[in-house]
Amino acid sequence: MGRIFSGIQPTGNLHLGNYLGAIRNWVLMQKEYESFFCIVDLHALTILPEAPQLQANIRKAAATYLAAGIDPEKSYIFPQSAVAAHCELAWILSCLTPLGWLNRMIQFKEKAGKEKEKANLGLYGYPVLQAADILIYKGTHVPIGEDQKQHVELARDIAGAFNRQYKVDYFKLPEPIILKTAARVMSLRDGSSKMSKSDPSDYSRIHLSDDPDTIALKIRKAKTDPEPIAGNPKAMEKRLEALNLLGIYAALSDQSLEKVCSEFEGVNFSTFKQRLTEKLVSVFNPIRQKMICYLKDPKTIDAILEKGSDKARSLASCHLNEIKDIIGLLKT
Ligand code: AQP
Repeated sequence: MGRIFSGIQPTGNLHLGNYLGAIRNWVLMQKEYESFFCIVDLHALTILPEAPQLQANIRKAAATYLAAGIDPEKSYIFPQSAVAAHCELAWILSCLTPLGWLNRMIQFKEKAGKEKEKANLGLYGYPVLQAADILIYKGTHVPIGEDQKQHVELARDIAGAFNRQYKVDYFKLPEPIILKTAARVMSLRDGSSKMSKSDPSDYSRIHLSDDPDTIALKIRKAKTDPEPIAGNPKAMEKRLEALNLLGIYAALSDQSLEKVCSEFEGVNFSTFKQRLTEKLVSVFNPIRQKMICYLKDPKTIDAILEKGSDKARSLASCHLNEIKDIIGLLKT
């Protein structure tokens, strides 16, 4: 059985992009892999969140994982900060990572923007911590969206650098799994930027916690154009926002974009938006109801996180001791 590690930052309410790009696939994969689904709260510190907000977001992320179908009897759900070995390995790996490798990371360039000199070291070193997240469990596979491919490639490079430096074959290189079903969801306000927790506009995204009226309002306000839907995606390639809505519908109904375009050919967006709203509500409302139940019962959430943390800690500390032995540190 392979072992997967994946995670989401508790930097805000989880959204449709996190669901279609990550969580929905985890639910399927947990049947085939030993699964570590982390709430990567240490990564979230790079945006310097307020303490009470971060704490609430960690529990909300856990409630979302559970409500969306991650089974705590099959998978381990835990906050990254509960396993100190992530940071210890990150330091060891950072000593093996040339700055040139980090300078190539697109996500740092995008997130730091023009204020590169003001960006914090945590944001710059983020991919090394991400490599440690995977390697501390000797993860064999990493389910990711297209945007994370470069980071998993870096994790493989770092694992290779470790093996070469210490003349061992300790780390197997983790394989990225880029699922065809992992849809990239774009902002509802701007079809050229991805749907993101950090977008200042709430109307740019659908949260998994949105009630049916809020979903309907956000979809009504979503940017489109006055043209009817064309019969194939090629004919719509310049209509980014329109294509994004069709892509969301296709992903939620497990159909190809081609099929959705031909089904709705000639239909205008006011009609299509109603159908999309119905689809979103039918998928998200049951998840939202379960989230509400979990959030009313934080003790249950904490117990599930504790159980996941115990398992993660014991595997991670066993691996960390092996790593310490290899590199010449004393085992603890
Ligand atoms: N728009 C998206 N479409 C498809 N997949 C997405 N993911 C995120 N946004 C989309 C996938 O969700 C996983 C975890 O994401 P994350 O929250 O850890 O980091 P992120 O990609 O930076 O997500 P956000 O929402 O944009 O967060 P902020 O705004 O805090 O930076 C990943 O597998 C990602 O592919």
